[in-house]
Amino acid sequence: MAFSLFSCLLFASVVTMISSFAAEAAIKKYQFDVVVKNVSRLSHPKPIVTVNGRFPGPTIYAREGDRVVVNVTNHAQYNLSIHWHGLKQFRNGWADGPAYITQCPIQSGNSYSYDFNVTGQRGTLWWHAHILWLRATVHGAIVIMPKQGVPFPFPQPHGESVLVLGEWWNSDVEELVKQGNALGLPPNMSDAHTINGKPGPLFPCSDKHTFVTEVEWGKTYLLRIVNAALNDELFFAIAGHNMTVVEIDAVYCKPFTTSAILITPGQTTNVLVTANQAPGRYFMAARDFNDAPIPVDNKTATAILQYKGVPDTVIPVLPQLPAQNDTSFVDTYSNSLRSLNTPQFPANVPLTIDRHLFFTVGLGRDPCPTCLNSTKLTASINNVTFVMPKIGLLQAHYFNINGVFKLDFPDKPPAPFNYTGAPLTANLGTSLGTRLSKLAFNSTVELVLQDTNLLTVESHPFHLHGFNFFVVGRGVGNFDPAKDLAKFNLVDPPERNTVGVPTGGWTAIRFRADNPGVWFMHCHLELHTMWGLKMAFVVENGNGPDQSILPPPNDLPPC
Ligand SMILES: *[C@@H]1O[C@H](CO)[C@@H](O)[C@H](O)[C@H]1NC(C)=O
Ligand SMILES: *[C@@H]1O[C@H](CO)[C@@H](O)[C@H](O)[C@H]1NC(C)=O
Ligand SMILES: *[C@@H]1O[C@H](CO)[C@@H](O)[C@H](O)[C@H]1NC(C)=O
Ligand SMILES: *[C@@H]1O[C@H](CO)[C@@H](O)[C@H](O)[C@H]1NC(C)=O
Ligand SMILES: *[C@@H]1O[C@H](CO)[C@@H](O)[C@H](O)[C@H]1NC(C)=O
Ligand SMILES: *[C@@H]1O[C@H](CO)[C@@H](O)[C@H](O)[C@H]1NC(C)=O
Ligand SMILES: *[C@@H]1O[C@H](CO)[C@@H](O)[C@H](O)[C@H]1NC(C)=O
Ligand SMILES: *[C@@H]1O[C@H](CO)[C@@H](O)[C@H](O)[C@H]1NC(C)=O
Ligand SMILES: *[C@@H]1O[C@H](CO)[C@@H](O)[C@H](O)[C@H]1NC(C)=O
Ligand SMILES: *[C@@H]1O[C@H](CO)[C@@H](O)[C@H](O)[C@H]1NC(C)=O
Ligand SMILES: *[C@@H]1O[C@H](CO)[C@@H](O)[C@H](O)[C@H]1NC(C)=O
Ligand SMILES: *[C@@H]1O[C@H](CO)[C@@H](O)[C@H](O)[C@H]1NC(C)=O
Ligand SMILES: [Cu+2]
Repeated sequence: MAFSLFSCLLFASVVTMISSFAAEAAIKKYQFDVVVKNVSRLSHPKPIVTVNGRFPGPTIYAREGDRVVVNVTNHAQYNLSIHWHGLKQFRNGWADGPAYITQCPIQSGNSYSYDFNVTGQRGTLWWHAHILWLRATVHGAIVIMPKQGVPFPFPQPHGESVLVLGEWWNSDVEELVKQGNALGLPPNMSDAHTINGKPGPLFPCSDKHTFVTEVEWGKTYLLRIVNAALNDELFFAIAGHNMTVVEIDAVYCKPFTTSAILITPGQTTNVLVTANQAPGRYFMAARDFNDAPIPVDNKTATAILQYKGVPDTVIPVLPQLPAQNDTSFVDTYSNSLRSLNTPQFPANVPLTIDRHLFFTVGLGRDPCPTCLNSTKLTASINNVTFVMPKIGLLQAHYFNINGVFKLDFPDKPPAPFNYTGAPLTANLGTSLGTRLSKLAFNSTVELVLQDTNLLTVESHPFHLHGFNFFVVGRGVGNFDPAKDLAKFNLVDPPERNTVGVPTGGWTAIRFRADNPGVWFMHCHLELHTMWGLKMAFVVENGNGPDQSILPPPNDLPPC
């Protein structure tokens, strides 16, 4: 009892916006101490894994062109690694971070310095643990300012604020996962959604656990929104205020105004908001989008946009979020996203394609004698459920270590079927393997990601490491080249690193494989990643040292 009383008395955080960014040196150094800390949210204090004792963790500030060195020291009981989500890591997979893909995890008591350049990117990205479900609490934002003297391609905002959307569990997340896996079922849903680590007053005992950001009437602000939730695509809106979307996944886009945004796990979105309404307190709210025939998480996280001078006693109003299954909102929103595509920020969409890939992505069921009903839920790409290796794939590739993976990932499903037709529950079962797909250096790739209804249709937010890609098309049902190719946007499609494959539909992406290395691609719903909805590309070296993987750093963690 004493604990919950204590948690209710914790102070509210009122954050003033950062309105200037000092000129700094070209090397940005950070120390990340991974430590376990007791944090209270909905109830009693609970030990969670954090960086520097903070939840969410510290924001990394850099400028385009900077070198960033983050020394991660692991004081926690879990081995872990950290991924710099969306940073392209040219020739530098050693700093990418996914455990057993580009490195072995940093063992308890050890350190590893992630050393990378921020080249040709500016905007908001984020970092997170990339092993088990630890990213639930080990994550934070990355803010990349344009080069000194280079303005934004939109009016300079008066100030800015980072909003990290997340999920909170009252129980230990790793225990939950073990429990779920033993049964072959999904672990329990989260107990709260959060904005900057705080659930907001719609949750019990959380009125003080509310993030508040202050604005001045008549001024325009940049909100840098990150979806760090594990398993939920989210709608986000601000009561009484429209937002102008100006950037997604650290790429500028053609500005457009909307009453709500959709943001999937892994994605980032920058919006401009003008404080031009009656001075007051307005809720900012985030809630799950899910149009699949599965249980929907309907919890709403809130934070407060507060006009300067308005007392804390004013009761805020809630925004009108789209209905949780509002597919047509999502279609309209997705179709509004366009690359800025100016001479300064061109959209270099590959127009001729060297390699056509067609990947079915979805859920299934595999035998599991010890599980409930003797089956467990699983997931696969082209019917391959990815099996994690015991050492890093990048090392295995770089040092030619045999027997770790095969390079025979299929370019298309083993047998075509009616992908989004009636569920084929009689025909479940997947093939298991650590199978990778080889791409020639600098080849152009078109990849169609096709959702399946083997078990159930569902939206899968796919993330590709090492590259941005262009989202040239999306649609419902089965991809049909005869009618869908002609509708591709090859002029100004959105460029990003994570894209939602529509429920019972498909998404087509294009990219140029000009970054040699081993690059993970996976659904960013941690539940599905865990079940095997993942694979990796091996991009070969080009001719010459400037087109080859860099040598590994000396402190690369051993297995
Ligand atoms: C967290 O709090 C518990 C009591 O709830 C206590 O036993 C434990 O030592 C604390 N752990 C840390 C890391 O402070
Ligand atoms: C990283 O931090 C640890 C712990 O503070 C320290 O021992 C180590 O020397 C640091 N490594 C580098 C490269 O700075
Ligand atoms: C951490 O990694 C080491 C080396 O692989 C292993 O012996 C140890 O069991 C791991 N710790 C945990 C908690 O998994
Ligand atoms: C970062 O850029 C510097 C300067 O161009 C270069 O010396 C260094 O090798 C680069 N590091 C990586 C990891 O690419
Ligand atoms: C998950 O939820 C079930 C049902 O509410 C509960 O019995 C179980 O203890 C929960 N698991 C954990 C690890 O909290
Ligand atoms: C938001 O945009 C809609 C559609 O453009 C418009 O009808 C509405 O008045 C705007 N609301 C505010 C508060 O600006
Ligand atoms: C949210 O879901 C719970 C449990 O399924 C249900 O009781 C509640 O009415 C739902 N709330 C809303 C607003 O739909
Ligand atoms: C969306 O959900 C509402 C309320 O749960 C339901 O009445 C409606 O039929 C659903 N719409 C679709 C298209 O599934
Ligand atoms: C177990 O089997 C029963 C009866 O066929 C079915 O209703 C239930 O959904 C199954 N549960 C799981 C987790 O597969
Ligand atoms: C695929 O399944 C859907 C829904 O069951 C059906 O409408 C469609 O005709 C099927 N397509 C083919 C080619 O069989
Ligand atoms: C997937 O592979 C398994 C095992 O080889 C096989 O039984 C199943 O029919 C395949 N399913 C599909 C949809 O190709
Ligand atoms: C990759 O191919 C493009 C188009 O042919 C070419 O312009 C570019 O120079 C190539 N890049 C490298 C590093 O070879
Ligand atoms: Cu998924």
